[in-house]
Amino acid sequence: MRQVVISGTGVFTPDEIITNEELVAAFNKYVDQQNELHADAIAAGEREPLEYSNEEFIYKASGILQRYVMDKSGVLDPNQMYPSLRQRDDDEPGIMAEMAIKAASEALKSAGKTPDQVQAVICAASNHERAYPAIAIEIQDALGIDGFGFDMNVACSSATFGIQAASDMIRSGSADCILIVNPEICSGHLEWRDRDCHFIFGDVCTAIVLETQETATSDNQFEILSTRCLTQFSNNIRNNNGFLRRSRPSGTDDRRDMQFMQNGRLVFKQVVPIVSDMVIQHCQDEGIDPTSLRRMWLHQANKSMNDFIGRKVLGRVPEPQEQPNILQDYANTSSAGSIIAFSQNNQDMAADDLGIICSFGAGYSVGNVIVRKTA
Ligand code: CO8
Repeated sequence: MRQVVISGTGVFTPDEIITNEELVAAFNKYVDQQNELHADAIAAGEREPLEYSNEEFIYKASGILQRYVMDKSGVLDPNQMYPSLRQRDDDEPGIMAEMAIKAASEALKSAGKTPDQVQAVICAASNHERAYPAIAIEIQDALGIDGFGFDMNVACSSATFGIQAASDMIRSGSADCILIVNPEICSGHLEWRDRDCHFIFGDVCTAIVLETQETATSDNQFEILSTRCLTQFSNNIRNNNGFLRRSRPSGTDDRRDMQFMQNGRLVFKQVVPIVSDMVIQHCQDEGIDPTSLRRMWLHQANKSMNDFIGRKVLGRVPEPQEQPNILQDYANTSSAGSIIAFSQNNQDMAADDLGIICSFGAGYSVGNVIVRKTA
C-alpha cells in the first residue's frame, strides 16, 4: 500500500477585520432602528423588541475576539447587514477561485511542488458560489493542472472528508499528488441580524497538498496514518437555501431559513460526546494511546467545546500548545478552521510525534485524520 503524506499547507487570510466591538456597535444600531420602526407594534404587544448584543457575552460564550471578512462595509451597515461582493464577469476568476489560488500557491510552495506535478484538485467547502462549472475545475485551469477536479460539501467537515477522499485516491493509484482547497466565505450565509449567531463566523481559505511519501521532498511532512469519517442526520444546523428556491411559495422572500440556522446549545451537547468518543475509539483501533497524541488540531467552532473534547481525550486539561485555538483571531471558518490550526501550529513537532486533525459540524459530520510527523 502506498503511504500518503501531507507535504504542504497554505492559508489565505482576507485583509479586512471586524472586531467584536465594531460588530456589536453595528448590530446595536440595527436593533435601535428596528425597534423604532416597529415601535407601535412593540407598544401594542404585537411584537417583541430586539435585544442588544454585547462583547462580553460573545467572548465568554465562544472565545471569539474578531473575524476576517471579504467585505466589512456591507456587514457593518445597519441598513444592509450582509457583505457587498462585486458581481464578476463570467470570464474573470470567481471570488472563491481567487481565494483558493492564493492559498494553493502557498501550499504548493511549502510542499516544493509545481502545478504540473499535481493530478487533481478538490474544492471542499460548506458552500459553492455557483452550481456549475465546478470551482475546482476553474482553479485547476487557472493553476495549469492536468487531470481532474471536483467540488464537494460536507459543511464543517469538508476539509477532513476531502483529505480522506484524496488519500484513498493516492493510495489506490488514481493520482500521486492532490491539491485540496477550502474557500469559506461564511459571511455570505451568516445571518448578521440574528444576535444568537451574528458573531460566529469569518472568511478564509486553506489549501493542503497530499502526495505519496515517495514523491515528497518537503522538509515538513506528516504521514496520514488513518482517517475516519462519520455522519449522523440532524436538523440542528441547517440552511434551506438551494436551487429550488424560486419554485417554492415565497421562495424569493427574505426568509430567515435561507441563511445559517442552528440550535447552538443542542449542537454543543450532542456533538461533544460523539467527537470525543470517536477520537478515542479511532486511536484505540489504530493501536494508539489517545493520551500520547502530541497535538489535537480541532474544528474551531467554540473554545469551551474544544476544551471539553481535549479534556476527555487526554484525560486532563490540555496545555494550550497541545490543542491550539485560532478561534480568537478567525472565529469559526467552517471546514478551514482545523486546517488553519494545523498549518499555524505544526512546525515544532518532532519526528514520530502523533497528532489528529478533527472536524465536526453540520450534518452532523465528524472527520478524523491521524498523522505522524516524518521529515
Ligand atoms: N449578546 C448577548 N446575549 C446573547 C447573545 C448576544 N449576542 N446571544 C444570545 N444571548 C443570550 C441568549 O438570549 C440567552 O439568554 P437567556 O439565558 O436569557 O435565554 C443567553 O445569552 C445564552 O444563550 P445561548 O444559550 O444561546 O448561549 P450559549 O452559551 O449556548 O452560546 C453558542 C451560544 C456560542 C452558539 C454555543 O451554543 C455554541 O457555540 N454551540 C456550538 C455551536 C456549533 O458548534 N455549531 C457548529 C457550527 S456549524 C459549523 O461549524 C459549520 C456549519 C456550516 C457552515 C455555515 C457557515 C455560515
